[in-house]
Amino acid sequence: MTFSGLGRPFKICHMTWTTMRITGVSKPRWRKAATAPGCRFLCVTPADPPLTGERYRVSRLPFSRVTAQDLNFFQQELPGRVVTDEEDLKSHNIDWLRTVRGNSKVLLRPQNTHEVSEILRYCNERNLAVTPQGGNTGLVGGSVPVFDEILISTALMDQVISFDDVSGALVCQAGCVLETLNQYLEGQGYTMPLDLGAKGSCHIGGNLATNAGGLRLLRYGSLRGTVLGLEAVLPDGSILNCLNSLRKDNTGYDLKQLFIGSEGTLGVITSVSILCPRKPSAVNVALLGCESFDRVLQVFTLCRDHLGEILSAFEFFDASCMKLVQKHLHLNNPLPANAFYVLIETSGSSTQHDEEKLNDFLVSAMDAGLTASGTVATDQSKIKSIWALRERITEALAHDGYVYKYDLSMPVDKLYALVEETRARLGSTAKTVVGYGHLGDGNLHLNVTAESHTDTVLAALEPFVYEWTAQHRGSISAEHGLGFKKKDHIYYSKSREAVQLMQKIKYMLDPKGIMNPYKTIPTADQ
Ligand code: FAD
Ligand code: 2HG
Ligand code: ZN
Repeated sequence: MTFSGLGRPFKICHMTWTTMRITGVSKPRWRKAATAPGCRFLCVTPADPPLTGERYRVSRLPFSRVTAQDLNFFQQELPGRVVTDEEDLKSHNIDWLRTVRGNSKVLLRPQNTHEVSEILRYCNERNLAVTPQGGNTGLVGGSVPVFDEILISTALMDQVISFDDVSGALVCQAGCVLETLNQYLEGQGYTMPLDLGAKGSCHIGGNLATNAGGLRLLRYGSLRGTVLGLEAVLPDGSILNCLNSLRKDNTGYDLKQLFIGSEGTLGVITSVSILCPRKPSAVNVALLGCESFDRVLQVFTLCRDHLGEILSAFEFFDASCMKLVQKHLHLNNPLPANAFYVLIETSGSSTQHDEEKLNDFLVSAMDAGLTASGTVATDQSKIKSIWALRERITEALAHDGYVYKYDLSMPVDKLYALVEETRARLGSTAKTVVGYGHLGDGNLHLNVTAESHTDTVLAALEPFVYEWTAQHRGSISAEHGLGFKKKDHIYYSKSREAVQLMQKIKYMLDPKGIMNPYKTIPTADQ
């Protein structure tokens, strides 16, 4: 039949392909909650989660409590930018997933590095614990306080400092929203080297603090490679300026790497320097249906052979994910029902060249019987609506119930076996068990939904999922970090010696432990 998804019609033998229907789905943006003014995020459940300290039976460490005198100091330093109203604080005390809840009484909104430095110097002297917060889209409970830690928001630190349109080096404050940065760069023919479903809310500082992976990692690599420099304020208020824009700099230890992925436990990242690639002029997206995970793997191998340097994303999701985005977000599946879906993106500089390569790949995939149906998009709105099917799975899951979330990396051929075993193990205890993720990076997102949080479901999942992952030499956190929820499981992926060294580094930089306590690494005496 004739296939018209690409610019020039071409012949595809044997297979029935459906053409894309445009649904005009926009990128996810978190709705304001009707009941919580100031909340920027999706709030689907009216009931607040229990306090973290109670649900997880954690004891508060002996930090000082905020006094009227402390508030006076903060008001003097940040006039009009000290939030103490309980209703305004609510959305900052609860995580995006609505699974953890702290009880902070104050949120500070500094505008520059000097102010962050003054806040931390004071808090350190007073032994007041703090939690840095960017867009509060983190998925491991790292971005909200566990008890009454002071919140330091980067929301007002949202200025671009410089952009070099020859080298592509962008220098900006930590509170710039990822999507806003991308729009800024696109106007100059560049793009951000990372992209994720939370782009409309997450901050670049939060992205560095979590070493976020996302949808472009296959192409542009980890943030650890694209970040050129950063500035951070240490717990004692001193400012560490590593804000280079150099591609090459082998002078001593690479200190910025300590802060990338440190989840707010070593200091507050205040500015970032990042190397941005040119915006690709030709982008194509294909959505293919596959009847088994084995076929998905074969498509991946074939895809790398055919598309090589222009391949920019290879994502997969199962039929249960598709059902969730259809049910909860009313997205349209342009294909007949399949067991698995593969989203392939190519990005390059020549439309004709890229389309030819994609055509060749698709014909080979179909000739080999690897895919039963598919659709291709080259124009922006179709590309967006195909991407929405993959990007908005997290949002659809949040509508389905309480979400148990696992973010694992392991050899790709093992990825889906864990989903199947988990499904069989949980039976009807779970509402839905889904598997999806960045297959090109060996990263599985295993998610389980249930009516509510119960110890029974949790006991069926943990330590089973972590043991399974460790047995296959995987990582129990591929890209979301450890935060509050996963920190005690670090030993499944790191040796005792490695954790001890982390604890020493933490103690050296933050002897009082005021920076984001109860998060990321177990405390030294555990
Ligand atoms: P927050 O959630 O506010 O904070 C995250 C952690 O970083 C916390 O520990 C916080 O204390 C610390 N922190 C924040 N800012 C600073 C700072 N300036 N200095 C020091 N510490 C700081 N993650 C991925 O890796 N890949 C994905 O594809 C992906 N997709 C997502 C899709 C959705 C729909 C959602 C809701 C989340 C997704 N995430 C993903 C998780 C999350 O968006 C990322 O971890 C993101 O990088 C967090 O940024 P943020 O600004 O929201 O940080
Ligand atoms: C994604 O890849 C994010 O969409 C979120 O990392 C994954 O919700 C998840 O489990
Ligand atoms: Zn992911």
